[in-house]
Amino acid sequence: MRGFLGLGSNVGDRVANLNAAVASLRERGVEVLAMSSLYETAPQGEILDQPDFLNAAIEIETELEPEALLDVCKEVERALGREQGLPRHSPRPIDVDLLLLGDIEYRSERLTLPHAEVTSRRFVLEPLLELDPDLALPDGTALSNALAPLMDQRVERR
Ligand code: PH2
Ligand code: MG
Ligand code: MG
Repeated sequence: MRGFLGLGSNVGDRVANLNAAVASLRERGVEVLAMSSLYETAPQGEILDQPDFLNAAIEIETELEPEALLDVCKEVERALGREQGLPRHSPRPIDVDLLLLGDIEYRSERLTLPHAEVTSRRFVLEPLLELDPDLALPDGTALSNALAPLMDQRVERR
């Protein structure tokens, strides 16, 4: 199944952290088909007073079910030195978010698919549309339609 993950880092060597996440996903059997450009982005969400993020999206191929893929994402975060249990939206060396997985719509305590940030965060949407400008939600809504209202969020392609 084709899927998309969002990567983010705002602590340490951000470029190295993003590349290490890709390598670590591959080591765990997740096929990484493509990586977007890197984007310098202003912090969004509950903690705005923290360093800029470097964000990217990757396209993957996997047979893992959503919860198992989430487990792999969490393992990668731990392997790259991310502390667990910090307040939501704290600075982090690496964040690996499951954004889209085929046409799956799924909700559990740990995971919502598609990820809510796909249509509300420019730092997620812009790298996704770079990878596939025709990307759509499982209900068929074109993602390119979601970008216009988000343009006040600072995102610079590097
Ligand atoms: N991740 C967050 C909170 N805020 N802001 C930007 N620009 N990029 C992120 O990856 C990000 C964020 C929580 O995961
Ligand atoms: Mg995140
Ligand atoms: Mg996350």
